[in-house]
Amino acid sequence: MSAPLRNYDIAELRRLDVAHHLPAQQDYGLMRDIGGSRIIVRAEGSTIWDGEGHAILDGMAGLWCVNVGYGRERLARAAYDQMRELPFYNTFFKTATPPPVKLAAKLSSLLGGHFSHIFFNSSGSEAIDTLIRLARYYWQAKGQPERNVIIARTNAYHGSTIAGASLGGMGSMHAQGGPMLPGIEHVMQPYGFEAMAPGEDEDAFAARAAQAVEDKILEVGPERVAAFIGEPVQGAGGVIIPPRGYWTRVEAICRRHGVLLCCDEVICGFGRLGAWFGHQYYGIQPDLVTMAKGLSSGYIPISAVGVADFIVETLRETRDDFYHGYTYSGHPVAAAVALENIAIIEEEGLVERTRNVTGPHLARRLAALAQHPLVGETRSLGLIGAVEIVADKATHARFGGGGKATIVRDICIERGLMVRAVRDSIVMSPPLVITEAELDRMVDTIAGALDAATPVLRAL
Ligand code: PXG
Repeated sequence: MSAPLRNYDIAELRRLDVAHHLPAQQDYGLMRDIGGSRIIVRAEGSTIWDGEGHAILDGMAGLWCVNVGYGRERLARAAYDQMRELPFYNTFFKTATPPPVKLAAKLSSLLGGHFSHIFFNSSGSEAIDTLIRLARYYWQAKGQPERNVIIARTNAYHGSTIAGASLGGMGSMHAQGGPMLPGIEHVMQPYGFEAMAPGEDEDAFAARAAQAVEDKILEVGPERVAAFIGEPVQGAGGVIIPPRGYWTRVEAICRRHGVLLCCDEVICGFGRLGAWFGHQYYGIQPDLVTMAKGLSSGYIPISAVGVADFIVETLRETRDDFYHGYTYSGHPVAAAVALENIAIIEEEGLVERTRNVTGPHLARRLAALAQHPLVGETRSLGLIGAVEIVADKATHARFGGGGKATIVRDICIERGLMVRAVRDSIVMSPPLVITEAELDRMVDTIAGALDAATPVLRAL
């Protein structure tokens, strides 16, 4: 353990949690009824501990973010040193501080291609707001202000601000607190397991899903479409790994119609797919990319937008301010931690390890799990994966109308494994430092939870 253990009064914390705290994305009636949140008190490597002393293998890396694992003294030191030297200064007044300047250069070299420039924010949602404003302002600056429609996909997750929720394709989010932002359109997600037609092969499905993007561009009118955005692999939408050829087709479509191609790398970035960025894995060249989460491994909030050189050139030519930025854009402490985090990923070869060792190991173990009677499909890429739960392997029929993966997830948590339930699938995204033995335990626990849930699910 790198930090001394503290004693918490967990019962009191849970009481205060119900009395005063509104945690993210919860049913607050339920939280009151169950007596508050599970309090997580410490973590090390790929394991978290709750206040009752239960050790839980973190198959979600926090929230798809703790790529270098928990307990990294170096990251604490980087924050401490920077706070002592200069805890804050802004980037608004023709001023900057050393860490964000160095981090921008580092990210630019990792991104390669035409990404010489980086804009900083604190969260993935803020990065998405920046991306929307940049894409629209770019076209305005080019004298085409009517090019302001952005196309995204069903079940995409692009954050929780009004812009992020609007751009995302989550019906449950759109249903609350509207109206959503205008000028956003959604097309089908490339969700093969659910959407592939009988007899349709992977190539035909890739062509159909990409064609949906082109159809929408033509329907809206190419002269009105500013950008298309997608997560290289959809995360919160259920770990949707697109069929081979999808992304290169989408790239060609965007080029054909002069539409900016944007990748939301908030989950896929920093090694998750076994490449530094998801778009590099798929061999495409986006014009704008967002990143967060693995940028600091979640140790401190920071996000970034990579901006293509031709966009920066256009902004430069306007000779006007881009009236956008946050107090914490380029926060020196956050940037110092991100730099150290990237150094750890590089020194420990975590991207290569994910590509060559742990990713293939997870894929092999999940492939074996696909034999389970309740499993319709397993899929993974690098260290992100999903298990589709079905009532009938042949027809892919779901249990009791769908959305029953929470039953399996709860058994996993009871048995010491943290995973997420998305509709009818169990999804996972462990720290990139996870060992092969821990991956075995993760898959074995899911298998055991599926067995244990079988009578409950069959009774639905
Ligand atoms: N884009 C993507 C692809 C994300 O996954 C965001 C943007 C927004 O990032 P911030 O930092 O504003 O949260 C995300 C965040 C879930 C879940 O239920 C996923 C996210 C956040 C919260 C919950 O899996 N992803």
